[in-house]
Amino acid sequence: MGILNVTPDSFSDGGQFNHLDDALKHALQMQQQGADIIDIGGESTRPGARPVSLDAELERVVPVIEKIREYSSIAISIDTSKPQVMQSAIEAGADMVNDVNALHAEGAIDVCAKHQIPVCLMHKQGDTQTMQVNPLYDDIVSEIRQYLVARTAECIAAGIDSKNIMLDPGFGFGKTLENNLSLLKAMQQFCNLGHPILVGMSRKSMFGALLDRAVEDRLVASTSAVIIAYQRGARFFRVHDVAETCDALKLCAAVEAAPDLT
Ligand code: 7PM
Repeated sequence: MGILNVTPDSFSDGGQFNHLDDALKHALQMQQQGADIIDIGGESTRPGARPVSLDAELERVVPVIEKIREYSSIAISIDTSKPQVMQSAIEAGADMVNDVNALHAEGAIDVCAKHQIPVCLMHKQGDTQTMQVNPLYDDIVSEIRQYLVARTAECIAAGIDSKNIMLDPGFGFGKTLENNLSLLKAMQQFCNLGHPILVGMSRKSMFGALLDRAVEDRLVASTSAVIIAYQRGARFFRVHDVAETCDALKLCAAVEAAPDLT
């Protein structure tokens, strides 16, 4: 899953056309590099981000989805917590919903149930403004596991097909470095829940904290983390660096396919 940022900055320079062309180019490039899904986000869900109005978010993401749909049939994921954005994005051609708020907004489950499309339910502790201030867990793995199990049951009870649910422990969302490392180490305990696991660690501050690396120097750590998660059972990887991640995953697949010799 390649990350396509639709930031407000890209609006302020050359206007809608440049912005749309850039987004399209980036999406097609990630597809060519091996991405199976393009995740489009209007940034309202980002930790510390100021809330974006409904109209602003719609204006940012809908034209981009329509544009990509003109040129590609790649799966499109809409990264939003707003049911109205989910609805409009689906009408514009989005195929799945990635909600860091796990469909908690009023009406969000209903939109996804009505359209019977895949959803990613992510765990976070606290709200995005304050969650990194003092994250606190007794047993992070069992708490997040229990949360995801309960949320899955609620979504199924409200009409979402079990087969359409993927789960995400939510790296960096109300987690210390130590918390994130424990989650990565325990990935197998999320992968036995009967739903595909999606992880998003790409360039995150956990690597800054561990390695003292700036955001643009976290490629090796990010890709290595994907491999660790893959070997523990995760199968969807939300990343900025699609080509490098695909190389690493192809190596994993080739090793698995190699003959066993004694
Ligand atoms: C600032 C801080 C900007 C963090 C952006 C981020 C995830 C996600 C994000 C994730 C799923 C980022 C994050 N992270 N969706 N959206 N899982 N499912 O690094 O871990 O892109 S936003």
